[in-house]
Amino acid sequence: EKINQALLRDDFVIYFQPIYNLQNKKIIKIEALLRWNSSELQLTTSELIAVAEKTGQIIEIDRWVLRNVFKFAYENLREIPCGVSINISVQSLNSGVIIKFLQEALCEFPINPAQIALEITEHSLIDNFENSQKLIRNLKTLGFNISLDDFGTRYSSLNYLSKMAFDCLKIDKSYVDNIATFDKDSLIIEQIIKLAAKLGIKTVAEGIETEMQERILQKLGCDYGQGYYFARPMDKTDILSMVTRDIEFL
Ligand code: G
Ligand code: MN
Repeated sequence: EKINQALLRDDFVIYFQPIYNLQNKKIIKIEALLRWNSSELQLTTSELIAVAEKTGQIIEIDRWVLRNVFKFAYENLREIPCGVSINISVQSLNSGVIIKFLQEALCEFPINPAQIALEITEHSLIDNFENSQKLIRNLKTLGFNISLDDFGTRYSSLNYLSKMAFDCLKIDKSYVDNIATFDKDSLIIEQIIKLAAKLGIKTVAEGIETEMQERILQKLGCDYGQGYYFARPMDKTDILSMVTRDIEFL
């Protein structure tokens, strides 16, 4: 666990995965995903995050990611119509430090906050509904976009959709996996997409792996899609050339 501290220097890398508009197949934003290159320990990123959540180091990791993503956006995306989404841990949200971290990052790298989407998982909102509601309102006031991540994995309370001002809802891969079987799950997704549209919330399908899934989701009216079918997470250089190439053909 001590090694985690040392990691904060250079063993972390941020990868980016593009999110596409399903209508015109253009990149609309990119999701920042943490990776780590350590030869000493064989841990996947999700294992590392699980450890860091227990030790509380996740908060420092969040701060590091925020700062670095803002830096990246400041240096590369200011003139480019492409958003960036960032995953925020439950701990940083509930402790309220997230506001401070965002202000710090924005101060150092002044970008348009509307270009940044903060991805918040549903279960991080459960513990303290009122606090979460207030926090989301504050984040919105600062100008950030808010996405509800992993929708459908645990509680899927539709209650949140009307009570909190989300801009975007990310439909979990577990639903997308089953969409081509036309079972009950696909009926549920269809209704969620329709409901979100009526509430003015954009939908993103996560983990699209086949053309079939992509076609069905597009037909159901899902706005955006992300997944290996389009592209895997990639490093800064690759994502930048991909995004700029996409923009040239607008
Ligand atoms: O919880 P969140 O939705 O932020 O997780 C994103 C994770 O899902 C990343 O680690 C990313 O690499 C992974 N991922 C993205 N697209 C796909 C996909 O099409 N298939 C699979 N198996 N994993 C994916
Ligand atoms: Mn996410």
